[in-house]
Amino acid sequence: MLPGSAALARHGGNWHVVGRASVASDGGETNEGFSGAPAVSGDGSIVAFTSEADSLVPGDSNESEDVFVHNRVTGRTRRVSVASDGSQASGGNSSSAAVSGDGRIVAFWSAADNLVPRDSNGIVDVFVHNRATGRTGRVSVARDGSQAAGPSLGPALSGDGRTVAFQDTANLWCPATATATTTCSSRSGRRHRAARSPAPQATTC
Ligand SMILES: [Ca+2]
Ligand SMILES: [Ca+2]
Repeated sequence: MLPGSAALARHGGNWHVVGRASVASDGGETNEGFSGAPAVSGDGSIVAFTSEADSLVPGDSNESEDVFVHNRVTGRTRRVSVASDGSQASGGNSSSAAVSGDGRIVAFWSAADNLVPRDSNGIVDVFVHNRATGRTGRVSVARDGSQAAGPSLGPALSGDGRTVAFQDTANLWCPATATATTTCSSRSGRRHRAARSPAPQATTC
C-alpha cells in the first residue's frame, strides 16, 4: 500500500515511489488551475511549486498564481510568495521557484508590488523568502538600492542559498561594456549574483 497520493513512476528502467506535492496541509486537492514548475531541496523533502489554486492555504484570496512549499515529511503546505509580515501578494502573479539545498531559502519572481516596501517599478522582480525567519527580500536591485527598469526573471539559487542568479533584462547592474555577471547586495546584507542574459563575457563588475 502506498501512502497518501503516492504512485509508482518508471524512470531510467527503475520504478520509484512518487507523491503529489500540490496538496493542502490536510491533503486536500487543488480546486482550480494548474500547479507546476517544481523545485526540490537536496534531500527531496521540500517541494516548491507554482499554483493557480486558492485552496492550498487558508486566506488565499489574491486571485493570482502563488508560490507554495510542501514539506513531504510533515505534509504541511505553506505559501512563500508573501511579504515579511505574512500578507499575501497583491498586484500580480508569483512563479518560477528555486530552492536552496536545505529547503530554507526560496527564490521566485513576482509582479506583486507589496512584498517589500518601496516596490514602485511596476514590473516583475526577483525575491527571496527565508522559511525560517519568514523574511522576504527583493534581490533585483542595483548595488545602490535602485530598482530595476525592466523585468527580472528566472531565479536560480546556489546550494547554500546565499547566491541568486537571475535574468536581468534592464541592464541595470553593469555598464554596457562590462559583463555578464555582477554581484549585488540585498537589504539583508546577503550578497546576490545577478546574471545578465545573454552573457557576453564572464567578467565581474
Ligand atoms: Ca493565489
Ligand atoms: Ca516590482
